[in-house]
Amino acid sequence: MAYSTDLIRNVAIAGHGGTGKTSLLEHLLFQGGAIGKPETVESGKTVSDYGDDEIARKISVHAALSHVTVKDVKINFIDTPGSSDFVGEVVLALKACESALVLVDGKSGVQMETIKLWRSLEARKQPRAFFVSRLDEERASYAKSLEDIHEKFKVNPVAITIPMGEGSGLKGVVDILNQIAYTAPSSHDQKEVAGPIPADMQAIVAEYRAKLYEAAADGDDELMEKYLGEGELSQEETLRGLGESIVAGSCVPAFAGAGARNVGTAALLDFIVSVVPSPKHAHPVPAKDAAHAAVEVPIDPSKPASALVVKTQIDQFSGRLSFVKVVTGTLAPDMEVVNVRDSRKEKLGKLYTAQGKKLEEAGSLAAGDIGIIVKALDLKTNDTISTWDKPVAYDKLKLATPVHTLAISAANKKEEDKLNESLLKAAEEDLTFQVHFNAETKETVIAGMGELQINMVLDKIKNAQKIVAETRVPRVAYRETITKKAGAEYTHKKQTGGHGQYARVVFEVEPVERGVGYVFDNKLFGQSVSKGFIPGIEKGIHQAMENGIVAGYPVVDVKTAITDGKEHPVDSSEMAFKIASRGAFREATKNASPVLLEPIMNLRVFVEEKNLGDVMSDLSGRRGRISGQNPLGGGIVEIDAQVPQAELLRYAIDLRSMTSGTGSFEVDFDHYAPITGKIAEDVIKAAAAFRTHEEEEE
Ligand SMILES: Nc1nc2c(ncn2[C@@H]2O[C@H](COP(=O)(O)OP(=O)(O)O)[C@@H](O)[C@H]2O)c(=O)[nH]1
Ligand SMILES: [Mg+2]
Repeated sequence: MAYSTDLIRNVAIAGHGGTGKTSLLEHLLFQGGAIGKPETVESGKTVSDYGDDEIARKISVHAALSHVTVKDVKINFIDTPGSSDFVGEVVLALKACESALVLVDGKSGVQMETIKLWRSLEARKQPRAFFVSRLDEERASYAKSLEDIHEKFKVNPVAITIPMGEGSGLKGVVDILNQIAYTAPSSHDQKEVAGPIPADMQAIVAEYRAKLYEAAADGDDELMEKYLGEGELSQEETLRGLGESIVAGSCVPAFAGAGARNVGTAALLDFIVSVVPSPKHAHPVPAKDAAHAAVEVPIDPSKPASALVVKTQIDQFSGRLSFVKVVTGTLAPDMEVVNVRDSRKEKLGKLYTAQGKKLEEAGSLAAGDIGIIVKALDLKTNDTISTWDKPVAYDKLKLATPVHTLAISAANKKEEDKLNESLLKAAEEDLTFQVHFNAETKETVIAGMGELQINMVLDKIKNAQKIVAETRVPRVAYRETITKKAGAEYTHKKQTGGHGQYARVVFEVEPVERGVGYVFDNKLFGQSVSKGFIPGIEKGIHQAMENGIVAGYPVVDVKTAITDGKEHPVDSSEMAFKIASRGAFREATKNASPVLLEPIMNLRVFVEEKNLGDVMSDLSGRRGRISGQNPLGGGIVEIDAQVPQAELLRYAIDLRSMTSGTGSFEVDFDHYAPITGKIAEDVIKAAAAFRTHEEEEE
C-alpha cells in the first residue's frame, strides 16, 4: 500500500551541531509511536545516529531517514549533521523534504551553521519552522532566542507553543493553536499527555493566540476581514490560513521544548500533520527536458512515475541503497524504469522505507514520498528514473565544491589499488568527497569539506579494509613560461661510422597571452627542411615543454617559430629533428628570461563580523588581494579575494581555528601568475629536492 500524496509530510531536521536534532527526532518517533523506547545520543542507540562512526563520535555524520505515522499521515524525517563538513547531507535532505525544522539552542541562540542553512532555505523559498531546544538548561530563554531569530533573519517567528517555565523550572509547553498544555513527563521515556492550560497562563496565551490569527490571516483578504471584524478565526480557518502563510513564506512558526526530555514533541507532531503542507502544495521540482531547457515539474501522483536519487549508501549488509524522492506517479515494486542519464532500463525490486538503519518494506511509493531502492548497481546519486515517454532529468543537488585537499597514498605500496577503490566508493556515497589523480604533480588527491570529514572517511577505510593511508599537503601545480623574445640554434649531429644522425634548427620563442598554451609557427623559406620533418620538430617542442628549465615544471604560453634549419640527404630523420628541436627550445627559453608561474585562486570567505579584521590581515599575510566585502545579513560578511594556491593549502584548518569553527570559504582556480625572488627560489629548491628523492626511490 502506498501513502497517498496528501497524507505525506517530509521534514528535514537541521541546524548547528549540538542543538539537539537527533535527540528531538528520537522523541518525536517515540511520541508518535514509531519506536517503543527512546534512546539517548550518549548510548549510541538512537534511530538516526546508527553508523559506527556516529556512535564512536556521538555526532551525526550522515543524513538518516525515519518516519512515523500520526492520524494516518506518514511523516518522513531526515535528520542531518550540524557540522559544515557534512553540509552535503543537509543539501540532500532539503532536496528530499518540502519543509525544514530548524533547531536553535535556547542558551546559545542562532549559531553559524544555522545562519548558513537559513541562506539556502531562503534561496529555495522552502517552508520552515524553528524549534528552540534545550530549554530545560540553565540560562535558556525562549523569548531571547526568538528575539535573536528576529534580529538575525528579519522574520517574526510565530509561537505555536510556549514553554511553561524555563531552565530547571521547565514544566512543559502550552500549545497555543489547540489551547492545551502538555506537562513535562517525569522521565524522557514517558509520553507527553495533554491537559488544561494553567489559570495563570490564560492571559499570555490569549496574547499569543491573537498573533496566530494575524499570521493566519496575513495574505488572505477574506480571512483578514473576518479577523478584523470578529477578533478571531475558527480553528479550521486558522489551520488553513497558517498552512498558506507557511507556503508563502510569510509565516515562520516557532516551537519550544527540550527534545531529550520529551518536552514539546506532541504539539509539534500535531502541527506537522494538521498545518504543514503536503508535497502537493510544494514548489515544483526544477528539471531539464531532453533539449536541456529548464522546466518545473509539480509533485503530482496522477502522472507516470519519476523519481530522483538523492543519496547512495553502500551498506555492509544490505548492499547498495539508493534513496529516492518520488516526484510524479507511484513507484511500484518490480517496476521497469529508465535511467535518464544513460537511457538504460532498470528493473526495481522491492521498495523500502527506513527507520534509521532498519529497512522496512514499503509496498509502493507515491509522488512526494521518500524511499529506498536496494541493489540497483547502476543507480547513482543525482540520477532520474522515469516511466515517462519523454522523461526530464531533475536538477542535481547543488553542492559546494570541496575545499580541503590532501595528497594521499597507501602506507603499504601494495595496497595502493585497494585504497583507490575504497576512496572511489566513499566518493560515490558522499559527493562532497572527491578523488582524482593529478597527472601534473603525479599525486592522488582527495578533496573534502574539512579535516573532520576526511578523517572520518579514512578511519572508515582503516577499520573496514585495514588499509592505512598516509596524507600530506598536496603539491602545487606550478608552471613555467618566458618573459621576452629570444632565439637559439641547435645542431644534432652524430656522423661517425655507419648510418649517421643530422638535424639543425633555428628557433625564435616569444611569450603569448596567458592560457594560450602552445603555438607553433612555421617560418621556413624554401626547402631548407622537408615538410616531412615538421611533425618531428613539433614533437620535440612538446617534449621540451613538459619539463621546463627553471624547476622542471611544464612550460606554457610560448610561441615557437622555426626560422631556419638544415637537413642531410641521408642522415636526417624524424628522430634527429626531434632531438634538435628539443635542444633548440631549451636553449631559446633559457635566453628568454624564464619564470615560474603559480596558480591564483578566487576565494570567497564567509565570517562573522567579529572575525573580519583577523581574517583580512591573515589574507594579506598570504599574499592575498582583497577585491570586495559584502555584508550578507545575520552578522555574516563575505570577503572576496585572489590568493595564490600555495598559501591556501591548509586554509580550511587555519580559517576554522581563526574563527572558532564558524568561518567557511569557497575557492576556484582563476589564473596563473609569475613569481620571483625568494618565493621562486624556495619553489626551485623544493623541486630539486623532490627530483633527487624520486631518483633515489627508482
Ligand atoms: N539538557 C538537554 N540536553 C539535550 C537536549 N537535547 C539534546 N541534548 C544533549 O545535547 C547533546 C547533543 O544532542 P544531539 O541530539 O546529538 O544534537 P544534534 O547534534 O543537534 O543532533 C547531547 O549530549 C544531548 O544529550 C535537551 O533538550 N536538553
Ligand atoms: Mg545529530
